[in-house]
Amino acid sequence: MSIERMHMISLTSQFPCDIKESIRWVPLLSFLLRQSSLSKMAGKVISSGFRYAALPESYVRPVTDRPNLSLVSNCDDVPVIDFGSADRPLMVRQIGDACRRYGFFQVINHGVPDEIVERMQRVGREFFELPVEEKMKLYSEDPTKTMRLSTSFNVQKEQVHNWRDYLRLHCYPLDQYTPEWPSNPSSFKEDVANYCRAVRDLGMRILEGISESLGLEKEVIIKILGDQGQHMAINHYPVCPEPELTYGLPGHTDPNALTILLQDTLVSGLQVLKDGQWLAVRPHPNAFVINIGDQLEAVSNGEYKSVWHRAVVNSDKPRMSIASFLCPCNDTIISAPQELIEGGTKAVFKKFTYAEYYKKFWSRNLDQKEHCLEFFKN
Ligand SMILES: O=C(O)CCC(=O)C(=O)O
Repeated sequence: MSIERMHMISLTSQFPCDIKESIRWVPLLSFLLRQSSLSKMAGKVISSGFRYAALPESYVRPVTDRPNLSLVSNCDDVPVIDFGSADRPLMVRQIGDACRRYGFFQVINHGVPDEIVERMQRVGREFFELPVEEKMKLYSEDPTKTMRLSTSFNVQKEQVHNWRDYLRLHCYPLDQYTPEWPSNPSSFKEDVANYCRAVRDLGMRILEGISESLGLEKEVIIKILGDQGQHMAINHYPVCPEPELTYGLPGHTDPNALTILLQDTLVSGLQVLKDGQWLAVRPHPNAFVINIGDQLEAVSNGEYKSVWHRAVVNSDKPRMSIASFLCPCNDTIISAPQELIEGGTKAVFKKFTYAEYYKKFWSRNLDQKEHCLEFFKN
């Protein structure tokens, strides 16, 4: 047999085996490719485990727009309202006072079991401790996605970034959204779903109290807001090398109706604007911070203010906060009830749908100084 023919035979007999071999490598190669692209993307988030020695340029705020941390005072008299109180008229008065004077308050004895809160905090921390490649599987910069890990606020629009990563989830109806939630950590879906149910129930009780505090029947506001959606942001603020140059989140108001914020009890960072002065809200143990959002300002005919607040970062410890947002149904017409615009009182805002408002809100940067509600004034 000629050498050439021998060679041919050996090639053809090897050929099927090479294909089989290559096929065996395909999953591994695509896994490696995916890992390498996830690793490249990992630089997009700041919870990658990398310890920054200096603040990257894209996070540095202009001198005129920095947190001026030395000028911030502690707010020691944040209203703390006992939701377990048997004296409902007193509680309702306290809610009204807090909403008028501050636009936010804290609730204790709120009925959300400690165990549910602790599990929520634990699983939130465990999520952000996952390897960055694992987290990046959920990364998106598209604000219309109903579940995503993202960073800063609206990376595609903003000029300066914020020192925050966040996992954003839609949470109501739970059956619709839990299937798309992370399954790592393994208890994530269960722990977060239990928390969402308990927090929604608290939110509804608070909305009843707010309705009564405006002199309305307790179900009026809930009826106006329709079948409310519920979203959650698990905010993670890693240790920041130069906290005085940037924000975790710059001053903003919330576009939704009511926000129920679970603060890190050990690390503070939330600040609210009162009478032109930024005040640091020291975390109160076992309390939720409640913010009036833009929709409640509109429904109250401007009587209650949607509070400007921001999150600052620090160079010692990472911080986590968990914000639950109750949002009117998309096609709900937002307007103050007739009872609040009687007797010569004018409607402060035009009627609008929540979908219109939300679209406007996301078309802007978070740190624009003009309140988004200004666009909807009469
Ligand atoms: O982290 C905080 O304390 C504030 C969070 C916040 O304002 C938000 O998620 O909208």
